[in-house]
Amino acid sequence: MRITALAGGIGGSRFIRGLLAHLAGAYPDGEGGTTAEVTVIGNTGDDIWVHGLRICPDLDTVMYTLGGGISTERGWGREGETFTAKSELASYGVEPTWFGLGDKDIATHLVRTQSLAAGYSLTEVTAALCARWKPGVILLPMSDDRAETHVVVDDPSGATDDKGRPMQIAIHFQEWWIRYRAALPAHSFAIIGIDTAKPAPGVLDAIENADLIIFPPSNPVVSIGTILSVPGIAEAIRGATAPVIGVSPIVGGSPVRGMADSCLQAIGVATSAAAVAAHYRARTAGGFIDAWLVDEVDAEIVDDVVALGISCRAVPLMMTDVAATAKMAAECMQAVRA
Ligand code: FO1
Repeated sequence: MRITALAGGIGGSRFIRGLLAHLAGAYPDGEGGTTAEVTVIGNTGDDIWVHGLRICPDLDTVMYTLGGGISTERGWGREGETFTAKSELASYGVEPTWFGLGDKDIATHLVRTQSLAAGYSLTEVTAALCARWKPGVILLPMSDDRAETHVVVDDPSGATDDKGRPMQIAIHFQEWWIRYRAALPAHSFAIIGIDTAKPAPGVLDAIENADLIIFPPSNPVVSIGTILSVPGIAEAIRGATAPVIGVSPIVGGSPVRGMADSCLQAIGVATSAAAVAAHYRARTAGGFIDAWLVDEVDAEIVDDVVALGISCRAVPLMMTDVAATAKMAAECMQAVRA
Protein backbone atom coordinates (compact mmCIF):
# COMPACT_ATOMS: atom_id res chain seq x y z
CA MET A 1 0.00 0.00 0.00
CA ARG A 2 1.72 3.25 -1.16
CA ILE A 3 0.25 6.47 0.15
CA THR A 4 1.44 9.91 -0.92
CA ALA A 5 0.46 13.00 1.07
CA LEU A 6 1.11 16.67 0.35
CA ALA A 7 1.89 18.48 3.58
CA GLY A 8 2.55 21.92 4.96
CA GLY A 9 3.41 22.44 8.60
CA ILE A 10 1.50 21.79 11.77
CA GLY A 11 -1.87 20.53 10.49
CA GLY A 12 -0.37 18.29 7.85
CA SER A 13 2.19 16.83 10.25
CA ARG A 14 -0.40 16.03 12.89
CA PHE A 15 -2.58 14.31 10.32
CA ILE A 16 0.30 12.16 9.02
CA ARG A 17 1.08 11.11 12.60
CA GLY A 18 -2.49 9.81 12.91
CA LEU A 19 -2.26 8.18 9.48
CA LEU A 20 0.85 6.23 10.56
CA ALA A 21 -0.92 5.13 13.75
CA HIS A 22 -3.88 3.88 11.71
CA LEU A 23 -1.62 2.10 9.20
CA ALA A 24 0.29 0.35 12.00
CA GLY A 25 -3.07 -1.24 12.88
CA ALA A 26 -4.37 -1.84 9.37
CA TYR A 27 -1.08 -2.98 7.76
CA PRO A 28 1.06 -4.14 10.71
CA ASP A 29 4.71 -5.08 10.13
CA GLY A 30 4.84 -7.16 13.30
CA GLU A 31 7.13 -4.65 15.04
CA GLY A 32 4.54 -1.99 15.80
CA GLY A 33 5.09 -0.23 12.48
CA THR A 34 3.41 -0.64 9.12
CA THR A 35 4.20 -2.36 5.83
CA ALA A 36 2.49 0.55 4.06
CA GLU A 37 4.87 3.07 2.52
CA VAL A 38 4.03 6.74 3.10
CA THR A 39 5.70 9.48 1.10
CA VAL A 40 5.22 13.07 2.26
CA ILE A 41 5.80 15.83 -0.29
CA GLY A 42 6.66 18.81 1.88
CA ASN A 43 6.08 22.49 1.13
CA THR A 44 9.29 24.51 0.83
CA GLY A 45 7.67 27.84 -0.04
CA ASP A 46 8.04 28.91 3.61
CA ASP A 47 11.82 28.43 3.48
CA ILE A 48 13.90 31.41 4.57
CA TRP A 49 17.53 32.45 5.10
CA VAL A 50 17.94 33.73 8.68
CA HIS A 51 21.37 34.85 9.98
CA GLY A 52 22.99 32.89 7.17
CA LEU A 53 21.10 29.68 8.01
CA ARG A 54 18.75 27.90 5.59
CA ILE A 55 15.51 27.19 7.40
CA CYS A 56 12.79 24.85 6.07
CA PRO A 57 9.89 25.30 8.51
CA ASP A 58 7.45 22.83 6.98
CA LEU A 59 10.00 20.07 6.33
CA ASP A 60 11.30 20.45 9.89
CA THR A 61 7.78 20.45 11.36
CA VAL A 62 6.98 17.15 9.60
CA MET A 63 10.36 15.68 10.61
CA TYR A 64 10.16 16.76 14.24
CA THR A 65 6.46 15.86 14.64
CA LEU A 66 6.88 12.34 13.22
CA GLY A 67 10.31 11.91 14.80
CA GLY A 68 9.08 12.80 18.28
CA GLY A 69 11.07 16.02 18.71
CA ILE A 70 8.32 18.59 18.16
CA SER A 71 7.29 21.16 20.73
CA THR A 72 3.72 20.10 21.49
CA GLU A 73 2.61 23.49 22.79
CA ARG A 74 4.03 25.47 19.87
CA GLY A 75 3.46 22.92 17.13
CA TRP A 76 6.79 23.96 15.59
CA GLY A 77 10.42 23.79 16.71
CA ARG A 78 11.81 21.54 19.37
CA GLU A 79 10.49 20.33 22.72
CA GLY A 80 12.42 21.84 25.65
CA GLU A 81 13.83 24.54 23.39
CA THR A 82 15.82 27.59 24.52
CA PHE A 83 16.36 30.83 22.61
CA THR A 84 19.73 32.02 23.95
CA ALA A 85 21.35 32.57 20.57
CA LYS A 86 18.24 34.48 19.48
CA SER A 87 18.46 36.89 22.42
CA GLU A 88 22.21 37.33 21.93
CA LEU A 89 21.60 38.20 18.28
CA ALA A 90 18.93 40.69 19.36
CA SER A 91 21.49 42.24 21.74
CA TYR A 92 23.67 42.90 18.71
CA GLY A 93 20.66 44.55 17.11
CA VAL A 94 20.70 42.26 14.10
CA GLU A 95 17.41 41.52 12.33
CA PRO A 96 15.21 39.58 12.13
CA THR A 97 14.52 39.72 15.83
CA TRP A 98 10.93 38.53 15.17
CA PHE A 99 11.98 35.02 14.04
CA GLY A 100 11.94 32.32 16.74
CA LEU A 101 15.35 30.77 16.22
CA GLY A 102 15.73 27.99 18.79
CA ASP A 103 19.12 26.79 20.04
CA LYS A 104 18.41 23.09 19.39
CA ASP A 105 16.83 23.99 16.05
CA ILE A 106 20.05 25.80 15.04
CA ALA A 107 21.85 22.44 14.86
CA THR A 108 19.41 21.31 12.15
CA HIS A 109 19.92 24.54 10.24
CA LEU A 110 23.73 24.32 10.54
CA VAL A 111 23.76 20.75 9.18
CA ARG A 112 21.44 21.76 6.34
CA THR A 113 23.34 24.96 5.50
CA GLN A 114 26.74 23.26 5.51
CA SER A 115 25.46 20.34 3.42
CA LEU A 116 23.84 22.62 0.84
CA ALA A 117 27.06 24.66 0.67
CA ALA A 118 28.97 21.41 0.07
CA GLY A 119 26.74 20.80 -2.97
CA TYR A 120 24.20 18.31 -1.62
CA SER A 121 20.61 18.80 -2.77
CA LEU A 122 17.80 19.66 -0.39
CA THR A 123 16.43 16.16 -1.07
CA GLU A 124 19.72 14.58 0.04
CA VAL A 125 20.00 16.87 3.05
CA THR A 126 16.44 16.10 4.12
CA ALA A 127 17.12 12.36 3.87
CA ALA A 128 20.28 12.79 5.97
CA LEU A 129 18.42 14.73 8.68
CA CYS A 130 15.66 12.10 8.64
CA ALA A 131 18.26 9.37 9.24
CA ARG A 132 18.45 10.76 12.77
CA TRP A 133 14.75 11.47 13.30
CA LYS A 134 13.32 8.35 11.60
CA PRO A 135 9.91 9.93 10.84
CA GLY A 136 8.59 6.65 9.42
CA VAL A 137 7.83 8.28 6.05
CA ILE A 138 9.86 9.22 2.99
CA LEU A 139 10.02 13.02 3.32
CA LEU A 140 10.63 14.78 0.01
CA PRO A 141 10.83 18.53 -0.55
CA MET A 142 8.41 19.58 -3.29
CA SER A 143 11.46 20.90 -5.17
CA ASP A 144 15.23 21.25 -4.73
CA ASP A 145 15.01 24.64 -6.41
CA ARG A 146 14.23 27.98 -4.79
CA ALA A 147 10.48 28.66 -4.64
CA GLU A 148 9.87 31.21 -1.90
CA THR A 149 6.45 32.56 -0.96
CA HIS A 150 6.25 36.32 -0.61
CA VAL A 151 3.15 38.29 0.27
CA VAL A 152 2.10 41.59 -1.34
CA VAL A 153 0.75 43.94 1.35
CA ASP A 154 0.24 47.66 1.90
CA ASP A 155 3.55 49.03 3.19
CA PRO A 156 3.29 48.70 7.00
CA SER A 157 5.21 51.97 7.32
CA GLY A 158 2.15 53.70 5.84
CA ALA A 159 4.09 55.06 2.84
CA THR A 160 1.85 56.32 0.03
CA ASP A 161 2.41 57.09 -3.65
CA ASP A 162 2.05 60.56 -5.24
CA LYS A 163 -1.72 60.01 -5.45
CA GLY A 164 -1.88 59.21 -1.73
CA ARG A 165 -2.50 55.51 -2.30
CA PRO A 166 -0.76 53.03 0.02
CA MET A 167 2.49 51.74 -1.44
CA GLN A 168 2.48 47.98 -1.88
CA ILE A 169 5.51 45.88 -0.94
CA ALA A 170 6.29 42.17 -0.99
CA ILE A 171 7.46 40.70 2.30
CA HIS A 172 8.65 37.15 2.99
CA PHE A 173 5.84 34.80 4.00
CA GLN A 174 7.52 34.18 7.39
CA GLU A 175 7.55 37.90 8.18
CA TRP A 176 3.88 38.15 7.26
CA TRP A 177 3.03 35.01 9.26
CA ILE A 178 5.19 35.56 12.36
CA ARG A 179 5.85 39.29 12.66
CA TYR A 180 2.43 40.46 11.44
CA ARG A 181 0.40 37.33 12.35
CA ALA A 182 -1.09 37.44 8.82
CA ALA A 183 -3.05 40.49 10.03
CA LEU A 184 -1.84 42.67 7.12
CA PRO A 185 -4.37 42.04 4.33
CA ALA A 186 -2.59 40.11 1.59
CA HIS A 187 -3.24 41.47 -1.90
CA SER A 188 -1.57 38.43 -3.47
CA PHE A 189 1.07 35.79 -3.04
CA ALA A 190 4.16 35.55 -5.23
CA ILE A 191 6.24 32.39 -5.17
CA ILE A 192 9.66 33.60 -6.25
CA GLY A 193 11.33 31.09 -8.58
CA ILE A 194 8.28 28.83 -8.99
CA ASP A 195 8.28 29.07 -12.82
CA THR A 196 11.67 27.37 -13.11
CA ALA A 197 11.31 25.08 -10.10
CA LYS A 198 11.33 21.35 -10.85
CA PRO A 199 9.71 18.61 -8.77
CA ALA A 200 12.36 17.07 -6.53
CA PRO A 201 13.56 13.57 -7.48
CA GLY A 202 10.96 10.98 -6.52
CA VAL A 203 8.07 13.44 -6.26
CA LEU A 204 6.36 12.63 -9.58
CA ASP A 205 7.03 8.91 -9.05
CA ALA A 206 5.40 9.07 -5.60
CA ILE A 207 2.30 10.61 -7.20
CA GLU A 208 2.16 8.35 -10.26
CA ASN A 209 2.70 5.11 -8.32
CA ALA A 210 0.55 5.86 -5.28
CA ASP A 211 -2.42 3.69 -4.32
CA LEU A 212 -3.88 6.67 -2.48
CA ILE A 213 -3.13 10.41 -2.52
CA ILE A 214 -4.13 12.58 0.43
CA PHE A 215 -4.43 16.36 0.86
CA PRO A 216 -4.22 16.65 4.68
CA PRO A 217 -5.77 19.64 6.51
CA SER A 218 -2.85 21.94 5.65
CA ASN A 219 -3.25 25.50 4.43
CA PRO A 220 -4.88 25.14 0.99
CA VAL A 221 -3.19 28.29 -0.34
CA VAL A 222 0.35 28.65 1.01
CA SER A 223 1.02 24.96 1.69
CA ILE A 224 -0.98 22.62 -0.59
CA GLY A 225 -1.41 25.38 -3.16
CA THR A 226 2.32 26.08 -3.25
CA ILE A 227 3.16 22.40 -3.79
CA LEU A 228 0.60 22.26 -6.63
CA SER A 229 2.28 25.33 -8.19
CA VAL A 230 5.52 23.48 -8.87
CA PRO A 231 5.37 22.85 -12.64
CA GLY A 232 4.52 19.21 -13.27
CA ILE A 233 2.95 18.40 -9.90
CA ALA A 234 -0.59 19.60 -10.63
CA GLU A 235 -0.90 17.60 -13.83
CA ALA A 236 0.59 14.55 -12.13
CA ILE A 237 -2.14 14.72 -9.49
CA ARG A 238 -4.87 15.30 -12.07
CA GLY A 239 -3.66 12.31 -14.06
CA ALA A 240 -2.91 9.99 -11.14
CA THR A 241 -4.50 6.52 -11.18
CA ALA A 242 -4.85 6.66 -7.38
CA PRO A 243 -7.93 8.22 -5.79
CA VAL A 244 -7.27 11.64 -4.26
CA ILE A 245 -8.97 12.55 -1.00
CA GLY A 246 -8.79 15.82 0.89
CA VAL A 247 -9.46 16.65 4.54
CA SER A 248 -11.03 20.05 5.16
CA PRO A 249 -8.81 22.44 7.15
CA ILE A 250 -11.87 24.62 7.74
CA VAL A 251 -14.41 23.54 10.35
CA GLY A 252 -17.57 25.52 10.99
CA GLY A 253 -16.40 28.45 8.86
CA SER A 254 -13.00 28.98 10.47
CA PRO A 255 -9.57 27.37 10.26
CA VAL A 256 -8.90 24.81 12.96
CA ARG A 257 -5.48 26.36 13.46
CA GLY A 258 -3.29 28.91 11.75
CA MET A 259 -4.53 31.72 9.57
CA ALA A 260 -5.82 29.99 6.43
CA ASP A 261 -8.74 32.44 6.40
CA SER A 262 -6.35 35.33 5.70
CA CYS A 263 -4.85 33.32 2.84
CA LEU A 264 -8.18 32.21 1.36
CA GLN A 265 -9.44 35.81 1.47
CA ALA A 266 -6.41 36.90 -0.58
CA ILE A 267 -7.37 34.54 -3.41
CA GLY A 268 -11.10 35.23 -3.19
CA VAL A 269 -12.13 31.89 -1.70
CA ALA A 270 -14.66 31.86 1.13
CA THR A 271 -13.55 30.34 4.43
CA SER A 272 -15.79 27.28 4.36
CA ALA A 273 -15.35 23.54 3.93
CA ALA A 274 -17.46 23.65 0.76
CA ALA A 275 -15.57 26.60 -0.77
CA VAL A 276 -12.20 24.90 -0.26
CA ALA A 277 -13.55 21.70 -1.89
CA ALA A 278 -14.74 23.80 -4.83
CA HIS A 279 -11.33 25.50 -4.92
CA TYR A 280 -9.58 22.12 -5.20
CA ARG A 281 -12.29 21.12 -7.71
CA ALA A 282 -13.38 17.60 -8.67
CA ARG A 283 -10.96 15.58 -10.74
CA THR A 284 -13.84 14.78 -13.10
CA ALA A 285 -14.05 18.55 -13.66
CA GLY A 286 -10.33 18.96 -14.28
CA GLY A 287 -9.46 19.53 -10.62
CA PHE A 288 -7.61 17.59 -7.95
CA ILE A 289 -9.89 15.67 -5.61
CA ASP A 290 -12.29 12.74 -5.80
CA ALA A 291 -13.42 12.80 -2.17
CA TRP A 292 -13.60 15.31 0.66
CA LEU A 293 -13.96 14.89 4.43
CA VAL A 294 -15.75 17.60 6.38
CA ASP A 295 -16.40 17.84 10.10
CA GLU A 296 -19.77 16.85 11.53
CA VAL A 297 -20.60 20.52 12.21
CA ASP A 298 -20.54 21.01 8.43
CA ALA A 299 -22.75 18.00 7.67
CA GLU A 300 -25.33 20.26 6.00
CA ILE A 301 -22.92 21.05 3.13
CA VAL A 302 -22.20 17.41 2.19
CA ASP A 303 -24.78 17.52 -0.60
CA ASP A 304 -23.32 20.78 -1.97
CA VAL A 305 -19.91 19.11 -2.23
CA VAL A 306 -21.38 15.98 -3.83
CA ALA A 307 -23.07 18.25 -6.37
CA LEU A 308 -19.57 19.40 -7.38
CA GLY A 309 -18.73 15.82 -8.39
CA ILE A 310 -16.75 15.16 -5.19
CA SER A 311 -17.88 12.39 -2.87
CA CYS A 312 -18.16 13.71 0.67
CA ARG A 313 -18.62 12.49 4.25
CA ALA A 314 -19.01 14.34 7.53
CA VAL A 315 -16.83 12.84 10.28
CA PRO A 316 -15.08 14.23 13.41
CA LEU A 317 -12.08 16.23 12.17
CA MET A 318 -10.63 17.66 15.38
CA MET A 319 -7.12 16.20 15.77
CA THR A 320 -7.35 16.25 19.57
CA ASP A 321 -4.96 13.32 19.93
CA VAL A 322 -3.31 10.60 17.84
CA ALA A 323 -6.24 8.20 18.29
CA ALA A 324 -8.76 10.78 17.01
CA THR A 325 -6.50 11.54 14.05
CA ALA A 326 -6.04 7.83 13.33
CA LYS A 327 -9.85 7.59 13.07
CA MET A 328 -9.80 10.44 10.53
CA ALA A 329 -7.20 8.53 8.52
CA ALA A 330 -9.35 5.40 8.70
CA GLU A 331 -12.27 7.48 7.36
CA CYS A 332 -10.06 8.59 4.45
CA MET A 333 -9.26 4.98 3.54
CA GLN A 334 -12.92 4.02 3.97
CA ALA A 335 -14.16 6.93 1.86
CA VAL A 336 -11.99 6.08 -1.13
CA ARG A 337 -12.92 2.39 -0.85
CA ALA A 338 -16.56 3.46 -0.98
N1 FO1 B 1 5.98 30.28 14.00
C1 FO1 B 1 5.68 31.35 14.80
O1 FO1 B 1 4.50 31.66 14.95
N2 FO1 B 1 6.65 32.07 15.42
C2 FO1 B 1 7.97 31.78 15.25
O2 FO1 B 1 8.83 32.47 15.82
C3 FO1 B 1 8.32 30.64 14.46
C4 FO1 B 1 9.65 30.25 14.29
C5 FO1 B 1 9.93 29.06 13.57
C6 FO1 B 1 11.23 28.58 13.49
C7 FO1 B 1 11.50 27.39 12.81
C8 FO1 B 1 10.46 26.69 12.23
O3 FO1 B 1 10.70 25.51 11.60
C9 FO1 B 1 9.13 27.15 12.29
C10 FO1 B 1 8.86 28.35 12.97
N3 FO1 B 1 7.56 28.83 13.08
C11 FO1 B 1 7.27 29.92 13.84
C12 FO1 B 1 6.44 28.16 12.40
C13 FO1 B 1 6.41 28.55 10.93
O4 FO1 B 1 6.48 29.93 10.74
C14 FO1 B 1 5.09 28.03 10.35
O5 FO1 B 1 4.80 26.82 10.94
C15 FO1 B 1 5.16 27.66 8.88
O6 FO1 B 1 6.02 28.39 8.16
C16 FO1 B 1 3.73 27.75 8.35
O7 FO1 B 1 3.23 26.45 8.34
